[in-house]
Amino acid sequence: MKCFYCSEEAIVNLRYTNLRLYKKHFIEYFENRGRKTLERYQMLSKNKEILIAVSGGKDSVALLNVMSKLSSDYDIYIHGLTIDLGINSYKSYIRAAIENYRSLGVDYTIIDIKREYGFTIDDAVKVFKKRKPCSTCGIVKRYVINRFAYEQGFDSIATGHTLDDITALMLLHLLRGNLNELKKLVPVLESRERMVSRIKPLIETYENDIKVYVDLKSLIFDNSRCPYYSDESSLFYKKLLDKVENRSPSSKIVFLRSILNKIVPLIQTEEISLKKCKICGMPTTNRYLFFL
Ligand code: Q46
Repeated sequence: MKCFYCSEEAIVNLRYTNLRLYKKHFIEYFENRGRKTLERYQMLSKNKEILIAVSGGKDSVALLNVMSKLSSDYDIYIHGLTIDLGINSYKSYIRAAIENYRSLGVDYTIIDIKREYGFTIDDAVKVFKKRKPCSTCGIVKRYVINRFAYEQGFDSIATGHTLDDITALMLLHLLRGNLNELKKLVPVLESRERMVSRIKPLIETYENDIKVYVDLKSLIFDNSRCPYYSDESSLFYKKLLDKVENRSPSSKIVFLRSILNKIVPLIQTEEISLKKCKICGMPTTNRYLFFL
């Protein structure tokens, strides 16, 4: 099995695009896919200072590496943000993030929520027992990232959502008729009020390709599991779509683009109204941002 571009043996067979590639050409292809996604969805048209949310896992580490590679080509400034969530026995992701920032020479900030906000996720989970820990944690992370980006004047926040993440969520929300949630799965969420724009540069990138990329580049990432992790329902849909993809390669891309091009425009008419949190003034759909 020869590489499509050279005479070396291919190390991957990308069935969705019918390409067999040698190591060097796969890395180029992977980074180029990020570039094409930025261009296809015009992610950089208004965004020159980008905050990259880095959890230290493989997806965000791959995102950081791709964005770092592209930052000089597009003349953008990137800055990493990692949150110390204060989860006991779960800290290694912070070290992994810092190692990547340092090796790439990317500026970064670590926000310790205990120091900044006076509580940890461990504390919050005990108080809000009826909520799933990940739901509480998700609200905290979105708040902290948005607030930092807003106060520091970043144009947008880049997250490491992959094709597999987004298509699984699309299927879930489609089946449940959650149209407001479906609308949020677009590649670029424009900024409004105090909500900073969000971009998803890996929205057309397969998780399997990310695994190969981080492996070939010997990137350091955190593989440990948060003690609160529980299989989300989206995981079921991910596995379901894996089967579809296996049987019919490129189905995930086709599904993503069908939803974005044909369904989202039909439901895009109504804006979700945002209010100001009565305590902190940041945007929320409720009266208070946290937990109510
Ligand atoms: S850190 Fe937070 Fe994750 Fe732990 S509590 Fe859930 S969301 S699993 S990526």
